[in-house]
Amino acid sequence: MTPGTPPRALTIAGSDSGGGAGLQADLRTFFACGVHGMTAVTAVTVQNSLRVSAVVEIPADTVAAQIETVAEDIGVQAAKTGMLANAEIITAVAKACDRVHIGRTGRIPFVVDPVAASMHGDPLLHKDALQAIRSELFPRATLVTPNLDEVRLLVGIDVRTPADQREAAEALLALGPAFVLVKGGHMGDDPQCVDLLYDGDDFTELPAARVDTRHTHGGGDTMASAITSALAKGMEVVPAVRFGKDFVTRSVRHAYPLGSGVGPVSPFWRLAAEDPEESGA
Ligand code: PXL
Repeated sequence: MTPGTPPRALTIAGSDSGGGAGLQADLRTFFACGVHGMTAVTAVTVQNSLRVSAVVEIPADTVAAQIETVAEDIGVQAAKTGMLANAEIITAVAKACDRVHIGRTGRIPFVVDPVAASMHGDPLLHKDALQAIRSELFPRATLVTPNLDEVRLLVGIDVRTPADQREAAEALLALGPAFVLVKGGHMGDDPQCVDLLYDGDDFTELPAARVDTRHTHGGGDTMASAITSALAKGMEVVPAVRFGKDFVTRSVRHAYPLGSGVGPVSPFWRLAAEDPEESGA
């Protein structure tokens, strides 16, 4: 019997040669969620568990062509962005997405993860490209998923309290996305890690117990990709974000050491042999 074709999701993102984050994390997550994963590669990073030592950016028209080529033939049920590198690529991505109906101007859900730097602080986006993220991608996004460093860069708010987190969500929503998810992962050392979802009417708090590990490489990418997978399957945004939060929390619990630096989270937690923490969860 020929199996049916699974939903298809597209990541517009950079390659991490160490396999921890970037499009490698996105593809792992798509496949772990039962979704066929496709890529529009924006940049090649030369990277291991310690640092990003070089970045080669892909020509903007090649990025756009990857998006259009897979959308026209294979079809895309949901898309996400990760590392976009520069303003020229961002403009090309926005135009290509419009042409194939990805984002709020079309019908295909579009998750914008405004990646600015690696967790070691290596830049993954030119500073002058922040404005292009704000003005060209945010108005097209179904959902944006900044962490607190990205919130500071995008709207200049230094989030330290739940009230700051709400203020930041409002400021980000004013830039045009349908939903904002302000990830609280870097907020103090609260034993709870509370993410805040906002759609202009309702705030939804998504708490999870903080996991004691330094191996969190690719966590943001994994969460945005799990949400994108759920959207590709036709889920609404709020349940898709709840699914993504639960998925990434389990992936962080199964993170593993790699090299001598920071190891990746593991979206293949379902494959872990009988884990007492998972059973009954
Ligand atoms: O996790 C953010 C991220 C996204 N994309 C690439 C990366 C990283 C972090 O290092 O290398 C290519």
